[in-house]
Amino acid sequence: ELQYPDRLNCAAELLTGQDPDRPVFHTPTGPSWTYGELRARVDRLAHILTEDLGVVPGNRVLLRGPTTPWLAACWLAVLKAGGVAVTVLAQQRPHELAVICDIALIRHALCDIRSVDDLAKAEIPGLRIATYGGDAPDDLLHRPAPDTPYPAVDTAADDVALIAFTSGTTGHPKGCIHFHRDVLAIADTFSKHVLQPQADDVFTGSPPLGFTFGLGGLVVFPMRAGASALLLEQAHPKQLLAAVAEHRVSVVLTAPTAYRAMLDELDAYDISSLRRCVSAGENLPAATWRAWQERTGLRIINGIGATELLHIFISAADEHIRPGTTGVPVPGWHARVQDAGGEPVADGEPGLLAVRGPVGCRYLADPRQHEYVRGGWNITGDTYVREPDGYFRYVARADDMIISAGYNIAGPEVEDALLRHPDVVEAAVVGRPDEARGHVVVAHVVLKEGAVRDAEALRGFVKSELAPYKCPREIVFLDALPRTATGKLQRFKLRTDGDQ
Ligand code: 3SK
Repeated sequence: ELQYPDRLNCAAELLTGQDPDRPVFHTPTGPSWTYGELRARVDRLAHILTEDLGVVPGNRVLLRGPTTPWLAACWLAVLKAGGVAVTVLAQQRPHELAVICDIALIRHALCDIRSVDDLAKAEIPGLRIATYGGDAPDDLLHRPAPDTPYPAVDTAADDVALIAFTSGTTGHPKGCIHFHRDVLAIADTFSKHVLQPQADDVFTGSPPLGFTFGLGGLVVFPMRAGASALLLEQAHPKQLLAAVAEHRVSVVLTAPTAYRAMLDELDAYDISSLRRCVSAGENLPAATWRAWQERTGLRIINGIGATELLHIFISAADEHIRPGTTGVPVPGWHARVQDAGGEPVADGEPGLLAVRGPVGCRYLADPRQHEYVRGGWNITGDTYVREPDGYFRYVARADDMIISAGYNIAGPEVEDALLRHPDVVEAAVVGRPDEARGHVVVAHVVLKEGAVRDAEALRGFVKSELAPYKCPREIVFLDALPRTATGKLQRFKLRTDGDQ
């Protein structure tokens, strides 16, 4: 069990005790920041927040901008000043920003000058926007402020530190409330026990700080370990590989599709500095895991996390990895598979994944709370199988099972088979209503550049890999799959025209 003092300010905790001369953040172009510099800049910002902008403990502060050290510093300053950080994604449009500010009652925003247009356009009543990174005299970074240490606000361990918004894969935003102790708990569970970072590790990755996958992996985990992170504003697969090669990155965090895309580019980069690769955000197909291991010798650490639970709660590393499974509950977490009534199902049988641990789901003013938390368990919305020795194997999102002529077909299993074909880059499988069979399997496929769109050949390939009833009736070729701003597949968009 994790034990934290009753009074705890997680930002102060993350900023205390590290060697001030060690690096904490790097960027591809600018100079690195040391822990000492970060501390001083956070303290200046916290002075400005409280003494100039009028932020008081408990105020919710919207943060918006590309992934930079200044965004991380603003996040730490808000928390150190007792505020509540609401970090949004750069891709979010005025309407979405207005909805978030409305749900979370936000009156203050700190915004990178490059991301301010959409926020200004949202015309949010009463919102005071302060920008950083520009030339104006009232830019946050130019305002006069004391150069003295800022005494952290004496928050309780279970005071709210952040509200993370998720629209899941269906589009209706929900704010997830997380406490100061939760921020440390994700570092003291998944990071400490599975990732096991060292002080000389250099982290990088693609998830933005507005997605808790990125916040944990690029700020909280490295800082808790006294390590450093390379923050990338652009982190497409080639940029990730170039960054790893140039900055001798040792820990990379990204999504399964990025690992797959990086496979095609590997020859051009020296990635020998990598020792840890983390995949989350979506299920990692076994085909991708194997291909990555064959080409790099590295065993990807797969994990399932959720904004509701802040970070990863099932995973495995090193010799404990079993390809094709997500892993086992991270120390401190418990997981089981249950039926719709909340009764555990037998090992080997599919059911709903239920987890509980040091972080729980607390939606802000949203009745869906009662769907997510049932009987003390968090119901993630994923269908899983628990193997007899305790490994958890992903089957599908609970609403992504396809029932065709009485057979239960898990879309991801068919996707995994398609991904074993050398021409397939991405695949998404959904069910389409059918009078005779209830539903039929339809695959949406993105091919490698230049590959021939031969649906019959692909169907033949799947038939050689899986039982024929799982073979897609139809294959639709696309240039890209629809995804959320955090990279999650939006299956509902593939289910138009009557698809399930
Ligand atoms: O939503 C997710 O998939 C996720 C994965 C890892 C860590 C955090 C999150 C929210």
